[in-house]
Amino acid sequence: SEPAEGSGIYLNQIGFYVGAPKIAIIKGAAAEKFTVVDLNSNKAVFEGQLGEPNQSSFGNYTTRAADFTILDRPGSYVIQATGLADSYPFEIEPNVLNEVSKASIKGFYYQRMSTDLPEIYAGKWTRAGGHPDTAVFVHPSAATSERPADFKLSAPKGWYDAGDYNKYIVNSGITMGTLLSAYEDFPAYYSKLDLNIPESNNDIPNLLDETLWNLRWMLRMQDTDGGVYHKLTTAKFEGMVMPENATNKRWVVQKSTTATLDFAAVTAQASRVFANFESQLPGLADSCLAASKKAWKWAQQNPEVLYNQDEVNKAHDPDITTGAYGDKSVGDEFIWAACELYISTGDEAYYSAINLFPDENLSLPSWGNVRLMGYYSLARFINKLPHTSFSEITPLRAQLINFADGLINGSAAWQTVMGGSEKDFVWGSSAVAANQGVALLQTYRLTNDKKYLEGALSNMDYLLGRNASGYSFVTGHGDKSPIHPHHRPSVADGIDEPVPGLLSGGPNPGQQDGCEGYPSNIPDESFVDNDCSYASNEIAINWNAPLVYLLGAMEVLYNN
Ligand code: 9MR
Repeated sequence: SEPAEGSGIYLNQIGFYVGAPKIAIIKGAAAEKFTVVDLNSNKAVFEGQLGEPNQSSFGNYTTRAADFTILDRPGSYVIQATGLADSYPFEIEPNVLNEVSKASIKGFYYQRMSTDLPEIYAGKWTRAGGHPDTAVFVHPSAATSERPADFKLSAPKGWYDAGDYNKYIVNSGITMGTLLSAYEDFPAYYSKLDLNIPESNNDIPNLLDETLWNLRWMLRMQDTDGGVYHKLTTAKFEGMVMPENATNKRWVVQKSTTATLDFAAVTAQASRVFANFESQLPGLADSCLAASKKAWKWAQQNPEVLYNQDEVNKAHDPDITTGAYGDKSVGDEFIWAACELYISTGDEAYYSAINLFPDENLSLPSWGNVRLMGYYSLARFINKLPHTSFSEITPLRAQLINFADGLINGSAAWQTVMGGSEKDFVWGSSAVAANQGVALLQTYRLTNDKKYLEGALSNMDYLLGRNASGYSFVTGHGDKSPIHPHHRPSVADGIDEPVPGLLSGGPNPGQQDGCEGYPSNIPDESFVDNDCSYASNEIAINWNAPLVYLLGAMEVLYNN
């Protein structure tokens, strides 16, 4: 039965690791105690005292925590509390998040462009391919004498960005950086993972196989002068149809410094990752590094070419009205690209080309802010970098710790790092939760201090259901997860369940879609599972990527 309104038991709907914190949050408790019932024996195996009430930061209610951390016996359970419906069932077991970890990567397979998804890999979400992108038009904003407006560019593959059918270099950049970092941080885990994708049986980790699908596309987006087109897109968003029926003309648009530097960062990182697979992928690492250097050079010569869609549309036809990713500051992209090139080449020139450590507060990675991406990589390789710069890099450790400490006091009512501030609930708030988790994990790797690991786990629990909306935000995973994401294939495929393993954007009081049915505009409750809600219930690759990182990290770090 559904809990009464304003009450209920909220928890990670999948489950908990042995030896890890286990908390449910209870709203509207009528008694002081809660019990955990084993679903096999139907017996109460644990009785606990609820914690002190905590006021919600946003809504007019208090919650109490049910802490059952000491229950470590593997099994299937529910939580009961007087006057409330039982919680969703959950597991306690080692590797409890491995299936959803795999699904979060498989989500990228379902986003593949220019290919059929056969049933053996895609199950009931099998579909025909679309968007071959082998003869893409050069938009007048991008035309050069070498590639005039009637030039046809071949730039196939890549992932659909989100619920729409376009591909955007800026957003691909942070996505690829995050996935490649997951591999660099946890190579043993990813080397074993089988995703049941067409490349499953090759000698490359499946996560990297998946990133290759997008890397091949990205490499085609570099113009002959080294600059990189901002995006490959239709002029307007397509209708809510399957890929094969979305056949409007596609364009590459103006080059931008941000896209070019994001490209430089990704290809530099890819060059060192794929150098380990030279025999399987001969020449790829070299091509990536050459492309990266060329992009870097272009950006140095063109340091401030922003993508301003309004300006593009004033000057050229047709008007382009799809996602802009119109980042106005290039400083962070320069830092990220310089860091990756420095690490991959060992060449001090990249280190000293710009001020890598400006006196500005750190901020959480997002598509428009990638400075920390560079620092994560520096931290990862801190013991392998050329000696001369060591003393400058070392203070970075203190800065990262300081940044993580600033995150860790989150929401008292939900006992999560996520939700400490109203500012967490932006468009794509689920990725804020996931990226906070990544930042805490990077800090955990530097310090070995468990509070950072546990902070990351609290956000994992947030994403899987311990939150004010009551949803697990990963499609197909958890008892109450989005059924109607703003995702064209999920809407158009005629299958009840949405494509699985995709992270819904999450609560966003901005409600820019004007969609009806939002239950509230309270920041952490402003979510509606309706496909009209692109501002709260779309999916996107840059949101899935930190989810992948977080889930993989949990699997590694809680199973040792
Ligand atoms: O994730 C983007 C978010 O930060 C912006 O506020 C929003 C509006 O510009 O756009 C989001 O990105 C969308 C992109 O522009 C087009 N594809 C779907 C993306 C997710 O909604």
